[in-house]
Amino acid sequence: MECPMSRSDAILDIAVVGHTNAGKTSLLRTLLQSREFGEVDQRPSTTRSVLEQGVWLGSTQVMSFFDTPGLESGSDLYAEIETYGDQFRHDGPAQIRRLLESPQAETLYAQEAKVLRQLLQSDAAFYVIDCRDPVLPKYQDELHVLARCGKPLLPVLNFTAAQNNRQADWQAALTKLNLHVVVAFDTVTPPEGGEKQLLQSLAVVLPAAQKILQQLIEQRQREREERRQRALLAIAELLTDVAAMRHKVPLELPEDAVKREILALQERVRQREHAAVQDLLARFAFLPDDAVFELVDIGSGQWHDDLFASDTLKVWSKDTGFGVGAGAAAGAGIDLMVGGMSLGLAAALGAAAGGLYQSWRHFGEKLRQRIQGERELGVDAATLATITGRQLYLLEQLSQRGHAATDAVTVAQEHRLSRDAFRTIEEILSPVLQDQPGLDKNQITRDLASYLHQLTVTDKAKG
Ligand SMILES: Nc1nc2c(ncn2[C@@H]2O[C@H](COP(=O)(O)OP(=O)(O)OP(=O)(O)O)[C@@H](O)[C@H]2O)c(=O)[nH]1
Ligand SMILES: [Mg+2]
Repeated sequence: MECPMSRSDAILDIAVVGHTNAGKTSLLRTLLQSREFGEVDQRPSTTRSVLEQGVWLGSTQVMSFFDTPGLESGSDLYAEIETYGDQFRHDGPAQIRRLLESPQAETLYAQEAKVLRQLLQSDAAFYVIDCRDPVLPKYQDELHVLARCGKPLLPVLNFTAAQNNRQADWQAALTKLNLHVVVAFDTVTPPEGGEKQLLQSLAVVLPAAQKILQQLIEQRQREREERRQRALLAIAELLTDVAAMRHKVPLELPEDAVKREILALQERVRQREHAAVQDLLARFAFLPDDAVFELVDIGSGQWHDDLFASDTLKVWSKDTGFGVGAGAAAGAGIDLMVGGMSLGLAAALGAAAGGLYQSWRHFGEKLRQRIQGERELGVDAATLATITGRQLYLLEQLSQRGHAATDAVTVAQEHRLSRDAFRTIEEILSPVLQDQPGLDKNQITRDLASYLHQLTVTDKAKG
């Protein structure tokens, strides 16, 4: 087996070049799926030196990306290189080498020299463009200088998600430079299949690398599918765990004590959901603070993102038809269950008129014997629907998100669960909800994951 750290000529060296602030480091963060690669900042000249990062096919390194400093003096550089024209009339790379040997390469053009040196050593380059900018002469000069390195250049139009971008102007300008293969790739919100298109376009300008690039595309696709399946399984595990969260409450326990048990159960659910969010972020290589829940107006000028804050459950579960009433009391989202039957929160708090015994009588003597004086607190349908909606929404957002994004994903108050979808989820979870003896929790989790897969694939097709 090849040593993972060994470097061979078979490794493709791809430089990422362009004007300062065009999003070169951002492009690499997204391609490498690394939130922490290099330094990204809105100020110019953030990247000061060349930074390499390898790409692997299994245990073999097949590619290296080189992030480079931004070009700033394109027009001066162009004018300087033009003076070498007589000496090296039809030899662009010789002109560039001449510049690199000159004293200015250490002074006036120190940043640019790092880029040109790297490009001369590379097999090809992505030329990143902030296509919100007009096609200014300084950019055209910059491109003419880069083209003289004699390496294939693939222009990458960044900031394509911005309104009023100048994609068409850039396409036209690039054509004049004989750059006909161009890719639109917004690094923060990359288009679906964007990475594949980028690598395929690289294969067009660099045919020798076609096989490796195709293998890389396939590996990335496999990784994406596996990650999605595992993430859905983790969500299903979360739901199964939450459905199984029970707390037995002796019949004689006073109301205050029951309230405390409810708060404790809510806290366990909250922590489990938080752990699941962290797990999902980590699976997609995002950072712990990269997701926040949208704040919900809980009245009196207060906003909250808490799962059990009044209105959170209502907003999130409204389409399932299991929402709770507005302004629900502390304890919302929790239910009292006896023998798998729900008595509701009011019963859990013992606040129902006539007390709990009324409810017991309602269920009859047989049931009363079965539960032998015990009641159980568990999560209610609204809680399960809310958690499911929030997780699926986050999964969808993270799957589409570029690692160049610097702000957090807001898990917005929308979800895709219809009443029917939630019914199916509840049905799959029913042995857990009813605490059936001998249930196979792992099988239920797998069944649920497979249903969630079906559900999200259908949703995607609809959307
Ligand atoms: N909204 C949005 N912001 C972006 C995008 N690409 C880059 N940015 C932002 O633009 C700024 C510059 O991005 P960088 O990746 O640091 O740009 P660079 O080309 O590496 O810059 P230098 O290293 O200074 O040459 C940062 O604030 C990024 O967050 C994009 O596609 N969309
Ligand atoms: Mg940079």
